[in-house]
Amino acid sequence: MTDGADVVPLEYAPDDLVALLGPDWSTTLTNAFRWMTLARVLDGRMLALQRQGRIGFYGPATGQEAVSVGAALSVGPTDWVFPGLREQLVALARGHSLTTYLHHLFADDLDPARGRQMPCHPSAREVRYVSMSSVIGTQITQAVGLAYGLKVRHDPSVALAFFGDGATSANDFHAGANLAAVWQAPVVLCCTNNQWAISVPVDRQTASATLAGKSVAYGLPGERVDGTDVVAVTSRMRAAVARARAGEGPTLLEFVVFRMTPHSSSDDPTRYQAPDFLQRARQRDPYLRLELLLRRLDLADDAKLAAWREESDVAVRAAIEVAEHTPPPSPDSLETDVFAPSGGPAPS
Ligand SMILES: Cc1ncc(C[n+]2csc(CCOP(=O)(O)OP(=O)(O)O)c2C)c(N)n1
Ligand SMILES: [Mg+2]
Repeated sequence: MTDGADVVPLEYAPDDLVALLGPDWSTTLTNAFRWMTLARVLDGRMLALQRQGRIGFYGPATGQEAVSVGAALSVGPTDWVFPGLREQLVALARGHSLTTYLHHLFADDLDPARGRQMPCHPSAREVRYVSMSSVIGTQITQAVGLAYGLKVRHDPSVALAFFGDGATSANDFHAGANLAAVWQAPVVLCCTNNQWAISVPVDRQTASATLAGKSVAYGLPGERVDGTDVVAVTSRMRAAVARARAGEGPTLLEFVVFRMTPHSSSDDPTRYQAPDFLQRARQRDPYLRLELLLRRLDLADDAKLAAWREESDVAVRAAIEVAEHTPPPSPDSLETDVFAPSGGPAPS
């Protein structure tokens, strides 16, 4: 918890919040905070488990949680999510089981991917959270293709594609943004600019003043959003989703955030990052900014914050306990889910 000394506060009054988030704004913000608490607890525990050799790999999302939770609070149950490395909170906040996610991280017999996917690359069919490829940018063209299919079928669902600043240098970003606009596909291109592609800073990635500005060349609306402000994220995400659903085409949203952790459990940023980056990041920590807002609006106090923290600690501990005691996939499962039975039903 913060004493608030250095954190840049979110300056919203109740009237602003009604206008930006609707009449349920207090429930929305409280839910957002509880999900962000879960994400913080998860990141801390999973990085520790990886260091202890209990899970293989982890990609933390500390500093980026407002983007994921804002997205989860902006879509409906039939919408599709094509994530990058750090959007697991979107799946969890849309109803994916925490225990199933832990089964995936432990790559055990109840992992939906049965240990065949890289850890921290979950898929969650029931919430339309599509398995991610580690190959940067591929999810962008997949999301656009699926969105075009939705349009052809007159299905009112939309797709969200998440990718990083580094992914805007990949060919798939060009192909995806270009065809999204040409086809007027119902997709929101969500670029989480955490200012780093592993060790490469964003100013060595592009000469563009902003990543949102790239939308001009492709002919779609683009907007730069403070990704550490959950209110801004949610309201801009909802507007872009509504545009897509209304048949008004794609939007590129650039969410500016700070990557507050190593790139992954395999990285050491002290070798390339100046220490003042983390100092600046802490001032715009999305979790602490929301905590301050909730306190100011009398939606949270020390006791509530401690209870929410405890609720997440208990849930994460219980899920680890179950997953760690589940056996690895049996050798018999080697071909399960790999081949469609000939003449069998098509996957839904
Ligand atoms: C096509 C491709 N090139 C390089 C890599 C190695 N790689 C893995 S993550 C990463 C950086 C991605 O940065 P960004 O898109 O900004 O996402 P972030 O990790 O910051 O969320 C790179 C270069 C890869 N996985 N795929
Ligand atoms: Mg990045």
